[in-house]
Amino acid sequence: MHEPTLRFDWRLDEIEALFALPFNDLLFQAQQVHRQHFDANQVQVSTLLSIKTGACPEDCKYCPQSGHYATGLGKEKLLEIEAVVTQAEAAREAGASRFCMGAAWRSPRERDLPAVLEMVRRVKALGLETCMTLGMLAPEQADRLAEAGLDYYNHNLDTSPEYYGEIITTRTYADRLETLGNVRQAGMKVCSGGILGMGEAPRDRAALLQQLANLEPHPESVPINQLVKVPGTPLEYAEDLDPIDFIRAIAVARILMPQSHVRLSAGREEMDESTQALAFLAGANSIFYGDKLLTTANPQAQSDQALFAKLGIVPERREIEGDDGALHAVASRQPDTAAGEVLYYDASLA
Ligand code: SAM
Ligand code: DTB
Ligand code: SF4
Repeated sequence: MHEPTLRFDWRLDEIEALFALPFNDLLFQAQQVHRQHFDANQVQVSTLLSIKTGACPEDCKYCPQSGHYATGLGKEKLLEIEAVVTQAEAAREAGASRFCMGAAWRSPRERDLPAVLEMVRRVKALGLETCMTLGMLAPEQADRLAEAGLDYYNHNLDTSPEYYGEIITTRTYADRLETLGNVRQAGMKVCSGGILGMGEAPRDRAALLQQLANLEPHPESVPINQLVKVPGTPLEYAEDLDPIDFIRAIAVARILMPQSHVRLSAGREEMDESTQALAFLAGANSIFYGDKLLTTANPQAQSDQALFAKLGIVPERREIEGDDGALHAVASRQPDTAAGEVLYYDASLA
């Protein structure tokens, strides 16, 4: 099959037309696109750690960590570097290939950056891919994170430009796009997506995906979160999103951004196995693995292992440049293979 040309000029009506397809036709198209670019039975596995929890000055209505809402979360200090390394080792042992560190900041403070940069270096030295989400970044901060070896920076657009003001008032959509530009300019990979189920209209879901798909290049990683309704947040009583609408959004994201990893992110704890299986069929090929997201629950590792086994899914291998300059598949564990080749077989997930 010939390589389809990537597009960065999607119109809203085209995206809405994809959403309006009969469900089976949409999933068939998404699965076809998926198979042109990925092994359909491999899912990338990331683990999250909150390195600084609570008392965030921003007012994101979905977020348990905003200091504007009484959610029972206290203000914690930035974790010690050693504590982060210990957690990263545990994630690696459990089979994660990427370690994502999140902080409840509007943007990183100068005095916290040296510790954060050291976390990147130390986690990377474990052979894990590194990702951080620390809020808005100035160009110079992005450059320093990139120099320290940060592979991915996560910064979500969250929703459509039109609905955004209903959800966050303390920073703008343009601020978010600017940070994404700074991350890209610094040479890091971009992880950007959004949250569904915040009371947005179907049009907003299409418009969010339009914004993401018209970033050139596309974000390498696109997390699609289902709102986790946390008591005390203004969205505590948001209406449930129909699972079929959620799956449609995954499928459309897959079609619009064929080469990106689409992550079935927050909200899996509230999803049954069939919905998750449909998400993989629709082209999702990444998850957060481990029993906690940042502050809320994620499925237990054992139930994810069971789900993967049931579906015949294996954790995605990743490739890193070896000392010889060649790309090698790599594992988070099991290095007992022939030198220079390898490697990844993760007994805990396979
Ligand atoms: N403070 C940084 C920021 O906002 O960029 C980084 C941490 S923040 C918690 C990272 C992302 O988590 C948010 O952009 C949002 O998309 C997601 N998130 C937060 N609370 C959520 C919830 N209750 N349900 C689903 N996703 C959520
Ligand atoms: C993303 O899109 N989802 C993750 C990650 N990026 C940082 C965060 C989900 C947070 C869910 C609520 C919580 O656990 O606090
Ligand atoms: Fe703060 Fe990020 Fe939560 Fe918004 S999403 S309140 S910026 S931690």
